Formats: sequence, structure tokens, C-alpha cells
Amino acid sequence: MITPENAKTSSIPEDFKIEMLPDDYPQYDLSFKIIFIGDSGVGKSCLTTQAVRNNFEEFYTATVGFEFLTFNMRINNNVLKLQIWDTCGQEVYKSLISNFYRNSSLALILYAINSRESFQHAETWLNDLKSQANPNVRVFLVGNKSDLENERVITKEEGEKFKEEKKLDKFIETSAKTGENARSALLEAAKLLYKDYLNAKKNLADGGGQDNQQGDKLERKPQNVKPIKKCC
Ligand SMILES: Nc1nc2c(ncn2[C@@H]2O[C@H](COP(=O)(O)OP(=O)(O)O)[C@@H](O)[C@H]2O)c(=O)[nH]1
Ligand SMILES: [Mg+2]
Repeated sequence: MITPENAKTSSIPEDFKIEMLPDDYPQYDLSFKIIFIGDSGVGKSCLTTQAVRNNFEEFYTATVGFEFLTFNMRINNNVLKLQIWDTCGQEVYKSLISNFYRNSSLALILYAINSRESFQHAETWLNDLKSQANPNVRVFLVGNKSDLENERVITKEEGEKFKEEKKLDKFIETSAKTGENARSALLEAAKLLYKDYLNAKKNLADGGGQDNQQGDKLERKPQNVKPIKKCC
């Protein structure tokens, strides 16, 4: 549960006014689906829990299928509802995962910094995502378990290089255990999706499709932004 107390500990992006809201907040303006993908054991379940609830729970059983947590916030004057989907990495569910790719606005591809195999598989996860998701899907590469520095086999430079080569939106290292960057990864995701929404809105207001001097990213259309809606 997000409370005003634990929300204060988050590192808040500077250019937007962000306020955390409780997970049962009854209304929203924009809704986005964010998915965590990557090999089994890299820490997807722990990181989603840490990012949303600010705590670390050891998971002794693998996630079965899919689970989601809700993360609500107000950015400027809009309430965002993020649905944070935790997928399991086992092969048996890969066909089901495809369905979840389709409606997602942003994917975090996780690997563990102490597992070269999980890092090598990041490319497979990316290819799966690209083949089935919205072409404008945003992608973050996340090196988790940054607290295990003495077991590190993947350098930050390798993560950064992969992000550059694949033209991903962000590379970040996190620790679901200590909480390092866990909440801020989610806030960065929210901020980026909100920027996409604002840019798309602006493009529409400007007549749409015009050249944008600030580059390709700003010309993106909103991804699966549900229309402004108040419920209850
Ligand atoms: N040291 C450390 N262990 C972690 C971290 N994140 C997850 N783990 C451990 O890694 C194992 C797998 O985590 P889990 O979240 O279930 O992985 P998933 O299969 O990707 O969902 C568990 O034993 C966790 O306690 C982390 O950031 N640091
Ligand atoms: Mg899991």
C-alpha cells in the first residue's frame, strides 16, 4: 500500500509535480499497462513488489501465470493508473505472455547482474516483445540485483551498450532487495508515458503529423492510452 509516508522516500522526477495516491484511489484520467518480463529468477516479482509497495518479500514459489499490482499517482493535474503486470518467465507460459504484450505501453526487460545467461536472454525477450507488442511500446532495460556487487558478471557498460544498440528508452540498475532505484524505475516509466500522452495531445492540437524538431521520440503517438474516464 502506498502511503504518503513511504511515497516521500521516492526520488521524484523534477520536471513534473508528482503525488502518490493510494492503490484503491477511486478515479483516474489515464491508464497504462506496464509489464515486467525476463527470465525466471531475475527478480520480477520482488521488484514489482518493492517498486509498488516499498518492501522486499522473498518469493519461494515461482509466479504462476500473471499477477498485477496497481500503482496510482497524480502527475500535474492528471491521475494515472498504472497496471503493473508481473509475468512468469517459464517457457510454458510464453504463448500466454504474447497476449499481454499486445496492450502494454511499456515493458521492463529484466536480467540479473550476476547472471550472464539472463542478460543474453534479454535480446530474446526484446524480440518477442517487438514481434507482438504495439510498435511504439516503450522499453526499459533493467539490471536487477545490484546489491550483489561481488557476484557481478554484467558490467554497467554492457547494459548501457545494449540499450544504445537496441535504441531502448532507458537502462537502469535496481535492487529489489535494498530498494535502490526500484520506485524510481516506475516513476521514470510513468513520466515517459505521460510525456508521450502530452506530446500526442499537442500534435493533435497542432493538426497532427507535423515535423517535430525535437526528434523521433516526440512524434510517437500515445500507446494504448485509455480515454479520460472517471469511475465510481
Ligand atoms: N540479492 C537479491 N536477491 C533478489 C533480488 N531480487 C530478487 N531476488 C531474489 O531472487 C529470487 C527470485 O526472485 P523473484 O522475484 O521470485 O524472481 P522472478 O522469477 O523473476 O519473479 C528470490 O530468491 C529473491 O529473493 C535483488 O535485487 N537482490
Ligand atoms: Mg515471479
